[in-house]
Amino acid sequence: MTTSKKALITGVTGQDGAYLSKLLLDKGYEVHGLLRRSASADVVDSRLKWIGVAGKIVLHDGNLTDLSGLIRVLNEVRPTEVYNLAAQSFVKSSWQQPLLTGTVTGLGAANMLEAVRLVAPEARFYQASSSEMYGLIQEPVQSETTPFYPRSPYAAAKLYAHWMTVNYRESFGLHASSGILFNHESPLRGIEFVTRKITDAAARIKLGLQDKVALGNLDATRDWGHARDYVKAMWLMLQQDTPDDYVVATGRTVSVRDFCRLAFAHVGLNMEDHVTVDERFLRPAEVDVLLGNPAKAKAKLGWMAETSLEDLVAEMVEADLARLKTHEHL
Ligand code: NDP
Ligand code: GDR
Repeated sequence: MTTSKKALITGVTGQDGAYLSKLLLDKGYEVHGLLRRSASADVVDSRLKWIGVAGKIVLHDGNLTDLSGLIRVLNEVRPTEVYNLAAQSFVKSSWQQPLLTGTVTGLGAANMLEAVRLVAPEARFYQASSSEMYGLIQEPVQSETTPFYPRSPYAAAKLYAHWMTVNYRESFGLHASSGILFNHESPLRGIEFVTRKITDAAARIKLGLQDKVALGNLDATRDWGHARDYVKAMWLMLQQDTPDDYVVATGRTVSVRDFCRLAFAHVGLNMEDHVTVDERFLRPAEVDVLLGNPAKAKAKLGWMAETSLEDLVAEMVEADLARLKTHEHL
């Protein structure tokens, strides 16, 4: 792989940013990341340390809401590829902070597209679109042609960002691709998301640190894959001659309840003894079922999910057990 490849990742401190940094470094890329200022820097780059890329990537101060800063960073880096992963990504919070979510997740992507158009129009651009855009589903299995029906301020913001990506491709000829990624998880998943909340709780209960965990809607089903597999699809999209949009999914959907069963069974426990339901974790509008058809990604990118749900759950629970035993928190 050529070393002239230079990537800029927004959202580099997030789950996907960490896995993508690792993938690109392994491929010989020079990797740059956009870092928003925080008062607690040690917490901010804990994922990068965990995955072994801290100190190997170049971090640049910036915020997706600040176009002038994005222009400055693009001028400094002159990337060949831009991965726009930054977002207010927690769906539940998007009802509490709808305008912030619109500003960061929606307009932030437009800022990034505009900065690329002005400074580095030859760079290839990836937008982190989401299966949440399908929302109230119109077809039982969702593909690139399924109509969208966003059900949260987050999903509405992502839909705006998605169409802006398509628009900049069609209007200005940018090599801009959008990955419609279904849920993907890992030991680096934020603790507020349901999978990690469950695996962390199963580990804590196993170690006698707590006895119960309260969840919301146990009947929602999701098409869950591993983040390590999904960042490969992002990269593959930018290696194509022609930019396009792709669904990235496993093709299997499982309920929150069954995810719990798997996680608790991994540590020899019954979820029925430990899981309670608390209305506080329900949402004003729910996305009941998501199930993606990754046929296009398979045919055109040669991409397929490699990790089974059972292996994903086991890896997450084991990582949480290990962290709790060493008092390491993430
Ligand atoms: P995370 O929530 O783990 O990471 C979000 C990243 O965005 C963090 O690095 C965060 O920085 C950064 N960020 C937030 N606000 C700003 C801002 N104003 N300026 C600059 N950076 C900001 O998300 P994931 O890694 O899970 O997801 C990556 C992207 O993919 C997101 O856009 C998400 O919406 C989307 N997506 C995710 C899916 C999934 O299942 N994981 C599925 C489909 C789409 P900080 O560390 O400072 O908070
Ligand atoms: P999601 O992920 O909204 O699909 O968005 P999340 O893990 O938050 O919810 C998945 C489903 O689980 C149900 N649920 C709970 N969710 C949370 N967080 N906490 C609970 O206690 C709980 N109990 C039940 C939810 O109602 C929901 O149905 C993720 C994010 O990564 C987005 O950024 C991304 O775009 C989509 O996946 C695809």
